[in-house]
Amino acid sequence: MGASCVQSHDYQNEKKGMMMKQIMILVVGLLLLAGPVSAATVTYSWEDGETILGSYSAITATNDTTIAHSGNSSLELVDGGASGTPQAYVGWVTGLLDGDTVTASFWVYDTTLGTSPSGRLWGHYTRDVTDINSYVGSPGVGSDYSDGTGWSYLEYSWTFNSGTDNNGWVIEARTYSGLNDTIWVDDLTIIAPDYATIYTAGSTTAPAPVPAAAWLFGSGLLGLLAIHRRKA
Ligand SMILES: [Ca+2]
Ligand SMILES: [Ca+2]
Repeated sequence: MGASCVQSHDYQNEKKGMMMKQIMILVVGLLLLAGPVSAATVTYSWEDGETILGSYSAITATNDTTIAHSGNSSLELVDGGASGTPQAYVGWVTGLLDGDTVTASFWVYDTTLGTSPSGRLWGHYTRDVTDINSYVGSPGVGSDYSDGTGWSYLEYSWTFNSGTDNNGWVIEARTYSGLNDTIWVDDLTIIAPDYATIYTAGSTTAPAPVPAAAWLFGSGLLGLLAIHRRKA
């Protein structure tokens, strides 16, 4: 440092201190912006003619235009009468972290008070993020049966547990419980953290880019701070 600098040393230090404080406030602000989990909501109502992402056991899925909760179309599911619980994969969420909440809901058309036929909202884990059929277990919890009064609303929230090999969450529409038992499903809603990827038959959401950009910006500022410190 030259002699001319020494004269204004206190002033420069004060200036540097102020700048550092401002940068720190910016960095902390950006990290807070990136930190909290904000949710993404996806809705799907089968208006595009699509059906399901996959299925288990004997079940037939058709895009139907005779009964609809909204618009002109719904998903018709017919039980094939096989053992096991026939189920249609209506949603899939990947990119989840331990403790994340996934909430799903849909409407089911069912006019029998008994369980046959009835619909139910359920779910299970997948191992492979590129294969919806890579079943790896289920916590065994979901909604009640549809109540048999026509259209009824089913909703359930699950907490994601990565376990040993859980990398995705499938949302199931289940049919109960005999050959040709038929239900209709419409107006699916899936809520998950916005960094997750949400699939329905008609669409795929990309994870929200905002938090990632904020992290990059934050780390860039931290880099600037480091250079500033080295210079000081
Ligand atoms: Ca519809
Ligand atoms: Ca019923």
